[in-house]
Amino acid sequence: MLIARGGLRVVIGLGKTGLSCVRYLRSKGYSVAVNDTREHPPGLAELSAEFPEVNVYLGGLNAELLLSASEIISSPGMAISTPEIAAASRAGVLVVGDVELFCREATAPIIAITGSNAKSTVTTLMGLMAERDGLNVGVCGNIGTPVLDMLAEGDKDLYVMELSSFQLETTHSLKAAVAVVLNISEDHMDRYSGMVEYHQTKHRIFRNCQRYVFNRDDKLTRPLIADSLPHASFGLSAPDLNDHGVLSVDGEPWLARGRELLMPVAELQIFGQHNIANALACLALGEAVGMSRDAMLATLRDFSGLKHRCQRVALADDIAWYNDSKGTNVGATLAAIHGLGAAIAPAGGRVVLIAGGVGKGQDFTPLQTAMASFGRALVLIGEDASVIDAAITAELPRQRCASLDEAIASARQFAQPHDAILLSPACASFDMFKHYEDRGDQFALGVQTFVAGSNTGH
Ligand code: UMA
Ligand code: ADP
Repeated sequence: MLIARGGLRVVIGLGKTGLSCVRYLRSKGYSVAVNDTREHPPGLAELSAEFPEVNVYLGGLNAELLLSASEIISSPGMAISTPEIAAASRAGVLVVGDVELFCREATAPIIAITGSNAKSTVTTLMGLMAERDGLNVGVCGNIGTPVLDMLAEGDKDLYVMELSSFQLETTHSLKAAVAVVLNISEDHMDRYSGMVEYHQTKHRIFRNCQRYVFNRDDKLTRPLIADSLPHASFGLSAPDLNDHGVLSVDGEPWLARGRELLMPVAELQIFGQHNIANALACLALGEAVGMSRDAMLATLRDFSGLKHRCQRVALADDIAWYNDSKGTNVGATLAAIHGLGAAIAPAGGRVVLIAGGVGKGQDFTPLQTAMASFGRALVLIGEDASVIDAAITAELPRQRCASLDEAIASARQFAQPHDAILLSPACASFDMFKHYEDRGDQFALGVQTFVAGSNTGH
């Protein structure tokens, strides 16, 4: 029988993370209660079946319950600045997250990865590299598998952990073997007071790390910690001796470490300058934990990218259609426009951009220059269509559409041979879709139906 110990643990949120926390805490014998602001949180049926003894409080945060806790474990979707949580914290209740519980117990080295963009791409690549190198690796965190569910799988040689700023807010005991902030651009401005708070939250990843990697093309990624701590950089310029970068050999770019040539960029299947940076980040992280160079390079040669990230979903009438539904902020959409735009420009192609959704308080004006350089036309959808419309002042044909299908038809009308039609919304999806995967899947399906209809003359 499990013995309750150490007072009540209150888990806030009954999604994936909340459920994993209850499972973990009950397995350790703690008494647990759950609080969710929703009336019907997704994990309710599972919780009731697995843990009928756990009390659940729904439909709002229960200030009294939170104050009675010896520790609150808050899910990433709930900001710790929420008044009831902040009040409990002020009253001395420790507020942590699932990653904190994980870090108190896990013993294998951790590669800790954050950034505004590229987290999932780099995390996936690191996991594949580790597997190829023969390691028993646990890939977890914001990428999908809650860290405590991974811990329950048993011993690992290495963890590759994707961490969001939300998760870092409630993490205190991380001691990464190597930590990286891949890049920083505006995101989640509806949760933070501004870029300073967002930046500080991201940089929590470096606390007590044994080594760090930074992006020398993005000053905001460099931690304010002692230079004596082992570190290395990645970037698109020629690298210093212990760093990774790009060297040109007879006009052909190569991935390189110092003066050592590693692999021609042309052997990567993922395209765009941002993906070269991602590959270099992986090489630097892998080196920091002693991974074999051969395993890393072989993985880079094989990897064709993740779904919903600049993924080509159709080619018809010399026009390519790309699903970049995971482009949920301006930084990601800029990378996609530049990557695609530069690839099709030599043949005279330009980008027809489909963007819009929930803007999260972002400044969209950086899209202006990219669209002036590479854009053919702009098609706008969703709640913040008018905000983006106003921010992009370039003389471009444009259309606002009420549905994704309408946007697909409109984009095709603007496109010319050699162009790319790119869904890269720079926004969250929940005004029109369940999540970004749903938006991307609906786009891919809509495009296929549209293209098939055009081919049969309908
Ligand atoms: N919510 C409430 N009331 C509550 C608790 C949550 O309304 O009491 C809402 C949140 O505002 C959010 C939703 O419920 O809209 C889900 O929140 P959650 O904390 O329960 O999320 P989980 O299902 O546990 O999933 C979380 C991450 N989600 C978030 O951070 C919002 C998942 O990242 C992650 O894969 C999972 O833990 C495992 O670690 C998703 C994500 O969107 C992919 N992350 C953000 C991003 O990448 O930009 C940070
Ligand atoms: P994250 O997990 O941080 O959201 P993903 O790897 O899922 O990152 O990619 C999210 C979006 O960011 C995609 O639209 C992708 O094309 C874009 N992206 C990938 N790498 C970079 C990068 N280095 N800089 C900017 N955008 C990027």
